[in-house]
Amino acid sequence: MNKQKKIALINDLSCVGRCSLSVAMPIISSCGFEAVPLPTGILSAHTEFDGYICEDFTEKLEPFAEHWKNIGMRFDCICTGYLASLEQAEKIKNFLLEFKKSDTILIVDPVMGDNGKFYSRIDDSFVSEMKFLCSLADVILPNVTEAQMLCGENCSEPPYSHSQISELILKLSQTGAKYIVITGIESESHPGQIGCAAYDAVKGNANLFFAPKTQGNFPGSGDVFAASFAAAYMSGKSFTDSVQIAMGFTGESVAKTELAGSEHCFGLQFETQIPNLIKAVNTNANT
Ligand code: PXL
Repeated sequence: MNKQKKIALINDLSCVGRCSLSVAMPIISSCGFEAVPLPTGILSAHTEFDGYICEDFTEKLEPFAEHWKNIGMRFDCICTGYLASLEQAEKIKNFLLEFKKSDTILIVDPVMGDNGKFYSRIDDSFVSEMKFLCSLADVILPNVTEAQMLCGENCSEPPYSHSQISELILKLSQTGAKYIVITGIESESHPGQIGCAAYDAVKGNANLFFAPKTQGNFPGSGDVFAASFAAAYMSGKSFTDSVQIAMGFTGESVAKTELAGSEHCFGLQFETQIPNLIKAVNTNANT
């Protein structure tokens, strides 16, 4: 009998706006894993809504971890996302020292910004902390803005050339992460499309995947991508297959959101696409 895998989700709970834990928990759970949230903060809505309220959980991270240690929690996978304060990085390092065993997969989404700008509450001082978390990770999933921030580059406007993307991957591979995915790439070579670059530093393989782009910004799409990637990868899919499954699921969720005419700030309408994700992570075809 296979024991159910436990996945720790270190991220914020934005009550309105479908991002972070609000998307990671249902996606991870519905794919058959036990989702264990460690909230970095609880917000009335994500930070792109004016007037949001944030209850910062910095002081709760260590007591929660201590309790989990006392009750013998172990994790097959740890996913990190948005930090509500700079001080949380140090506490997460200690959490990883305790809970990242030799067979625990660490997936780091270095959530800092998008479209060339930092998110609210995040600034330059987070970059070196995120870089450190990336150096411990098996998989990192920055968007283009975050990749440029991690590489110490000025954020530039799309479209990006092949050599710009290759250079980012090369620099990111120096963080020490085994697998790198840069999401949200608009490339000169694929007008009207959006995609990601997937680099396997173990094999030295890089792949670019593209799909038609729906116009506009979709907050929370990076979180849907990260959670569906984690679900696929922890289901035993290869790195490359997991990237393609996450792209498919995120793309379908964007299309559904657009079709429904929902306001983008409320996040992706991913819920009705979950049966497709469950099917994709459970099919046997593997490349
Ligand atoms: O989706 C990224 C994200 C996560 N968490 C919070 C955010 C955002 C983006 O705005 O505000 C709180």
